[in-house]
Amino acid sequence: MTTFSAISAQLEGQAIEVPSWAYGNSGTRFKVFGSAGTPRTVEEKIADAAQVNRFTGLAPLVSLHIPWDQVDDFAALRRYAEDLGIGLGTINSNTFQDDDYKLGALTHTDSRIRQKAIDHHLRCIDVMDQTGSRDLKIWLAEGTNYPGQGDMRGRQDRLADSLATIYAAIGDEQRLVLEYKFFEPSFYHTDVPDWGTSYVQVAALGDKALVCLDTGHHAPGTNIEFIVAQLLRLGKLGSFDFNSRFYADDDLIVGAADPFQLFRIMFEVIRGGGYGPDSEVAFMLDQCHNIEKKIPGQIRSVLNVQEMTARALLVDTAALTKAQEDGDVLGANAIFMDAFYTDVRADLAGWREERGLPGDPMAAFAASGYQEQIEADRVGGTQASWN
Ligand code: AFD
Ligand code: MN
Repeated sequence: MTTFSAISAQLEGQAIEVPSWAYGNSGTRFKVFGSAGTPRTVEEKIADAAQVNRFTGLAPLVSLHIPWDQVDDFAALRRYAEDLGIGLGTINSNTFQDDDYKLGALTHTDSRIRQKAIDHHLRCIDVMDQTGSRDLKIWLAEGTNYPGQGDMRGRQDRLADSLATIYAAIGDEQRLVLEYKFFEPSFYHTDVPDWGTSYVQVAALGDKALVCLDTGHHAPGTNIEFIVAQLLRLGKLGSFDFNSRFYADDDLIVGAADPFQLFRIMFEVIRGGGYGPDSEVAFMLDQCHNIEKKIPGQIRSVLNVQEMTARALLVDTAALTKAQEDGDVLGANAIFMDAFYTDVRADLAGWREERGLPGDPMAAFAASGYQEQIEADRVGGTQASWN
């Protein structure tokens, strides 16, 4: 089996984007729980996000959500983030919280509402021009709750037309990533429910349009790593939204529910050329820590990705390929599992310390006093949430 020292250089430069909304209050549709120290401003969210990168070196970008993170001067916000050692990443649009969009936005039968949703995305592109962001991420909460409610085919046609208008405004160095989700908030059909629909829609747009794969957006039992392999083979895997689930779109800490699945996903990412300095694939968290403290929840998440990446890099691919070609079923599986079963935590701790990072980022953050400080300082104001 490959040794940690043989793969440690490949861990350099791993970057996992953190979402601004993970630092605000969140919860389920039944209750949003507030917690002490929660940011009141976009700047405070960015300050918290910067802690994840400070203790792990894994999170150099924070993703914004518009209008949740709307400010008067995005160029100034970019400088604020850069002064804290991080940058502004993916810009997430939001056509799921305006009353006009109750029956659809980019798919709506009313051209006035479609135009309103398109204009929102054009404003997001303006933000990208100021923040230096590469990706415009579109997740559409569009669909229907009852058979007959909407013309599913007509909605696809209107979606294609709306996306084409948005895509035409994307800059040469920018991309559009279209995220799919199998259900919620619609329950009978969702207009972008699966990777195939996202693929068909982005393939019609052009090279700067790709698929965003949210690991929590699949029916139970879906082989997500197969989708990863397929989209990489098609050259259309734009980004990940990492999280984990037990039942639906739980948005839990990635790897917490099923570390083996995260390992298998990272193996296919590596096998398919989606990992490393030459890869254009964006790795982002999309999680909402609604009962645990937020910053350590994010630190735990990026460490889980790093750990499963290291284990996936340990797979002896030469021996695996030979076993596969020989039809050695148990031998091939054993080679695969050997890497997964390898505990790399001590090796990773040493690797971090060699680079001036704390060997145990969770313990280092807990000892830093940052959490206590923000809980003492952030009194008053309106805590950030999903708005
Ligand atoms: C919700 C959606 C989707 C999206 C995220 C940010 O389910 O995952 O990426 O909000 O807009 O979690
Ligand atoms: Mn997502």
